[in-house]
Amino acid sequence: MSSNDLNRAMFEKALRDGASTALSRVKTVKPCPTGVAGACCRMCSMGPCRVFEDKGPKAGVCGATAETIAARNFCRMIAAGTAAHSDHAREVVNTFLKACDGQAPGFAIRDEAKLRTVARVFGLEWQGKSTDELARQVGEAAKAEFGRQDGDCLPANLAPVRRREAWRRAGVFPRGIDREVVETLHRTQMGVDQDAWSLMLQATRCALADGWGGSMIATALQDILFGTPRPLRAKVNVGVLREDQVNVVVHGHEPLLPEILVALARDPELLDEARAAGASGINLAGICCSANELLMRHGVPVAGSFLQQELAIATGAVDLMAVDGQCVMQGLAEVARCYHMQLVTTSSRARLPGVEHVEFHPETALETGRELLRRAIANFPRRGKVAIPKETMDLVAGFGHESIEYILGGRYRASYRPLVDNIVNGRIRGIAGVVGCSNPRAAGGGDGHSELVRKLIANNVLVLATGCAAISLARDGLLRPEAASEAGPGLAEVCEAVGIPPVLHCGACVDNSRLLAATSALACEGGLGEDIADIPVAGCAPEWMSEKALAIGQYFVASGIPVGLGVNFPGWENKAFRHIMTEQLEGVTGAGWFFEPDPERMADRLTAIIDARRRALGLDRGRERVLFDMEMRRKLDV
Ligand code: BF8
Ligand code: SF4
Repeated sequence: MSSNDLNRAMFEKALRDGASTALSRVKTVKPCPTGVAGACCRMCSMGPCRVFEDKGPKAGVCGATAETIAARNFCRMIAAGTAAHSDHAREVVNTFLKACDGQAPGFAIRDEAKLRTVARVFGLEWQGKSTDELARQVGEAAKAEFGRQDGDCLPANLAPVRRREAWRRAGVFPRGIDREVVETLHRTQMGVDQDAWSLMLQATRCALADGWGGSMIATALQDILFGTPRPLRAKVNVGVLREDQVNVVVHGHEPLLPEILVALARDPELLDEARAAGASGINLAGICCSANELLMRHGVPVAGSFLQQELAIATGAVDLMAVDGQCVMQGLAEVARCYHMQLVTTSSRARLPGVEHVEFHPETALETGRELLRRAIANFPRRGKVAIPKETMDLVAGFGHESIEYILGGRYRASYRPLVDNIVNGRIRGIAGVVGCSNPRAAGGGDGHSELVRKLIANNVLVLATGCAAISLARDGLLRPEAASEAGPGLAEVCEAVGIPPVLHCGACVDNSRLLAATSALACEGGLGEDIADIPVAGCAPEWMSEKALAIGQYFVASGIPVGLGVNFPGWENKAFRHIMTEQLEGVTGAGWFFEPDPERMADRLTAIIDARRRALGLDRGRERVLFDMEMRRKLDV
């Protein structure tokens, strides 16, 4: 059964059981055309004002133009996305520091090599220091990035020299993470910064503080605490739920409590309790980015993406779903009431009306984890009728800057050189990042990623995927090495030689920082120009729904990677705003935004960008790397 058919079947079952889901509500809630146009300003109570470029009043009561209003709205969405990723990072830093001080039982420094790498980013010497001492210094340095009042965001120095120079020239080098969010909110208030371009430069600086700051810190410290991902096999789709086991599903974004659950799901005492309740074991699975985090590091099965959160419950097989924050639908509460299951919120920042709250704190995470698993075990005998679709799919995940370098180069010569060589010789045409959400309003109805990606890999474009896009692609089998058979001959040859799929799962949405690290390393390797803006790379969020996706897109654009949005592009109809988001941004960052709701045409646009960059590098005709002999060298010297 195709993913869309499966979603529909589950959605119909939920309806029969008396629960509405996003797939039913999307039919009754019409999108607001003024909102889609980015034309509504509600920044003050002289409004809200609706201002379009070509119809009705030319300005709001205060005189704000359609262009300013569109820019202001877009900037606020970027600030919100940045806040989400970075507040997640702050929670990780807090837990990290408590782990260093022995105040967070269950958490420990697990990846010392990554700890030393990250120490260097913060300019810390590691020789002669104990692991705990170094970790504490790294944690303190990371914490300081949020409230930094002076100077640059330090992790942004990981970007290639040329990129940093471009940021300096444009005045967008990021500073303190919280400062950038605050300043964006300040500037977008009524009566402050009313120049759309000036606003967009601030939003760029804010997004850079997300990608190279908050998100980079979240990924790095999570890797130190839980391990840097390595390729591993796992399973995806709602069929990973088990009728005979206690099913515990984690959903949300912060992997802190979920990591504790991974350990406790193997605890002999709890397993005995599960068996005493009639279950054969405890099955932990994930939804959304919590799933991606556990998948990347432990191969924990993925029950579904954003769009399947309610549908997973509709199987009747989920004993407990623990949600923290971000992308958690309020509708879950209604679906949960229709089934015999426990829905629990765990983050101090996020509650759902009518839903029980069991709060995560690093100090008591083990007790909280045990409590959640015991609630799930107690639920098992109370389950009603269970209907789990059989569908599951194999996948390989666990890719990132370190593992790509290692796989391509080997332990003693880890290097991006083979990837550069294969891009130069044309076997790999370029790289596309396919990221973001699954959205029932998207052209593919929430599952259009595969159509787009099949075309990309057939065009020999290597795909790096994150977030719900990666889950959606995994469900369709594109994250298996066997998917190389659908790739063009060049890409297929590389995939088969190295043993990788043509689509590499690089993690959760905060892990788009891994894409920044990988493209930065690729630029620094030499041979493809000197900057990320030179590399044949492009990105897209074809089914974006969250403000976080706009922050990600903006930091990719600011880092020199053109980005396409599907679904809709708030403000795109406004010519002046569109000019800013395309040509004007490209003028300072080397990359702009584009809008393309059709998946196939999105693949064509990405390929065209990649080809244009190949031409600029003189790579438009594939060439083998020539190894020079003495004779040829002598000729060169003359
Ligand atoms: O941060 S891809 S629906 S889960 S926002 Fe949300 Fe979108 Fe999924 Fe992860 Ni990202
Ligand atoms: Fe209207 Fe200006 Fe107030 Fe916005 S800030 S609501 S455009 S008066």
